[in-house]
Amino acid sequence: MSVEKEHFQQIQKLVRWLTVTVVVFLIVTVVFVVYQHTSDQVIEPNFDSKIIVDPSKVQGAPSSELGHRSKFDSPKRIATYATASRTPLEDLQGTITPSDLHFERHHAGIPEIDPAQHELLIHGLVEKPIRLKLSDLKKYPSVSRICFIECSGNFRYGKREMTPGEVCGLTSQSEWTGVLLSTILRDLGVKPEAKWLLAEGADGALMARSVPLQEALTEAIIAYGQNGEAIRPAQGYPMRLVIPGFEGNTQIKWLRRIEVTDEPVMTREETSKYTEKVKDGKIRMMSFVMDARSIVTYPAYPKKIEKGWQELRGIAWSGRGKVTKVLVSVDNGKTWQEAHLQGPVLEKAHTAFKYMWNWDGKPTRVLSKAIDETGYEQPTYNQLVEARESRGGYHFNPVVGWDIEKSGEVYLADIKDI
Ligand SMILES: Nc1nc2c(c(=O)[nH]1)N[C@H]1C(S)=C(S)[C@@H](COP(=O)(O)O)O[C@H]1N2
Ligand SMILES: [Mo]
Repeated sequence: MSVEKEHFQQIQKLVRWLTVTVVVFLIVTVVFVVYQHTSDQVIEPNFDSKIIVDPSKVQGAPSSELGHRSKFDSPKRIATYATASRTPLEDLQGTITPSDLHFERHHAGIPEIDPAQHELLIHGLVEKPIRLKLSDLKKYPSVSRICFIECSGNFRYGKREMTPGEVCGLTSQSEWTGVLLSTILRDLGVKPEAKWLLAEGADGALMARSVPLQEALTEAIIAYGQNGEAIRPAQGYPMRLVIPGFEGNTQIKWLRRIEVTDEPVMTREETSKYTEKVKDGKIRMMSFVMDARSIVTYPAYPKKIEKGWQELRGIAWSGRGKVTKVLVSVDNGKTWQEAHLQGPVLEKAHTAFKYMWNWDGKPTRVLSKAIDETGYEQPTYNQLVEARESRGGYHFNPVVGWDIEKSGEVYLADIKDI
């Protein structure tokens, strides 16, 4: 064999080897890459944390005509009856109730009213009776006012497993927009003998209530707006009466008639209904104003807390004016401390209160008590029972509280031993 031939064969061998090596390398690489892409192995950085989905790296949802809540947040009304639902007070932030969580109370369901077909008649002891459509109402100078509406039957108790909303969720707060009744009545001219008015709804219940004119002329609003939009159907679309501080049933929804009168009409809703027992077998009627009240909404059932600092939170309100003080006890009523009121404190409005508390892990009872600008102090259940000779009913606003167990579980305290 010549030297050249030998040399040539060696080169051939080398080339074969090189080819085989390259092919094997390529196959291994391809298999590795395919494996990397097809296996569900988690690719992690070198430290022991998960890869967090980073929303700043992805295009989000497009804009839309109507907003909605995060799918991770879904507060709901407590709707146990067909004729009432309660606001989940424990799920709210601040003091305004989102309109779709405003409590509902209707005696014959929610009517569907086309504003083009709806009229409000104002007549009786006025110089110029009038029929107003929604569009006519909107021509008057408007006002907006933040206040609560509370049903006078706003108290439930009887078991430990009850949430704040279940105990007293028949109260909600909105910014109401509309026309002061006084503005319209000034325009129509009220006759000197006028002392009362009757408000009537357009629903199947024909809910009607008498209200003293003097009170109605100070603050009552014929409202068409709620929290920046039209009143919701459940709240009285297209118009309702709002009388800040008065019991809910005077605040006639789907308002269709106001009659100015010289005396109360004595409707069913103010004689056989919506009256309450007081001492000596007497019955109290026309108890319009909602008394001061408060409730701790955190910690509350069904939450569980841990030892250490807690921001105790709640709301307090009074139909007589501003809440001036909320007293909080974290030792079963032995001592009381003043909670911080979140300003601005508005008249006849839910007011948020807070109190920083370092829970030592021992079982205890948490209570709150509201005091308003007239000096009225929220009573205990036992005081109410004694004054009313009844264990519940309308205008029942006792101090309520929560028992914190060693485990951190929270339960509604037995009302009878507060
Ligand atoms: N027309 C009419 N108005 C009504 C009622 C009703 O059944 N019909 N219920 C009253 C009662 S008892 C209450 S507590 C409040 C409740 O108001 P809301 O449903 O907007 O919370 O509306 C009042 N106005
Ligand atoms: Mo009510």
